[in-house]
Amino acid sequence: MAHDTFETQIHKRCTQAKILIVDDSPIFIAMYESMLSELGECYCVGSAKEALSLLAKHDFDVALFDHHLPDGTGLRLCKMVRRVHSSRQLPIFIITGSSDETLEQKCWEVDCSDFISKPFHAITLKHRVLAQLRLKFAVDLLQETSNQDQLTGLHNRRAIDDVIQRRSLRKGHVFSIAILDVDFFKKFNDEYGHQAGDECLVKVASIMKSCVRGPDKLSVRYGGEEFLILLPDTELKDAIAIAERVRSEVAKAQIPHIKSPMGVVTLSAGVATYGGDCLTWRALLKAADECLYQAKREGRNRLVS
Ligand code: GH3
Ligand code: MG
Ligand code: MG
Ligand code: MG
Repeated sequence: MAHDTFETQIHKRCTQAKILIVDDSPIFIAMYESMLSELGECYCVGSAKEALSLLAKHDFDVALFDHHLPDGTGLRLCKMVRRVHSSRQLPIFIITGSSDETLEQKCWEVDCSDFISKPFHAITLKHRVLAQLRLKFAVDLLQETSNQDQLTGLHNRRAIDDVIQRRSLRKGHVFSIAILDVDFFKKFNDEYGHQAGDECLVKVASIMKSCVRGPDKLSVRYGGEEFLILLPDTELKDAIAIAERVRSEVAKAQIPHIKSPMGVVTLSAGVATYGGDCLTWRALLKAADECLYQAKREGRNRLVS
């Protein structure tokens, strides 16, 4: 599978950006829309209040605030957005007819991304917005790829830290994990070659993706042929059902493996849940790992919890 280069992906995103325009003048709105039409879709509103309500509903890629608004200023709006959304991720432009240096100074102080005084040329606005979009999308892409396993497209170990930080294990929390490991994979590589081995891992990962759904449930390539499924808010019995489904679907896929007693590629799985003796992340991992090794000892292609 050929992947788009970074540059191509950034370029593509720069034609599909979600742009927020906040200005009380319909004439200016129409002008900005036509200047920026090549960069994506414009959402236009005439007041700070409407802007805040749209910002709560959508993830924008860039925002343009006129300074003089009927219910406040672009400066104040920028300050509020930076506070609420806390991140530097959204590029914010403040546009004004004033050439007051003090105002410009204040706009930089509230962390606007760019400041433009009217009048300006159409290409000036377009290229300055484009520069901010390129930067934002480059950061987005780096963030996405740094949490992703390159071979399978699953999450990698780095992504686990994000989940653990967001969903720290606490008393009363329900949190389960499953570790799944391909059986006799060394023999698979020896028999069919490393490239076939890679393809096998991609298939297993795609089965896993189809079995593990939901925004917080995370499928991770944990090591070479070892996978981890993070299951927040999932009781042990539901975690077992999910991992068992992955195990049985992989067996059903009938990927030939003549050096395995099963004749096809299979997985062994260990499942553990937070609570009892497992009160830390390490203890939880260790418990699931011990279950996995029991599954291996008992003959593989099975799940132990
Ligand atoms: P068990 O049933 O006990 O799990 O045996 P196993 O052979 O699967 O386990 P072992 O840990 O002995 O070997 C794992 C093999 O997985 C060895 C390594 O070459 C292979 N492997 C690890 N990462 C990759 C990869 O990215 N691609 C391929 N093709 N092979 C990999
Ligand atoms: Mg105005
Ligand atoms: Mg293995
Ligand atoms: Mg292994």
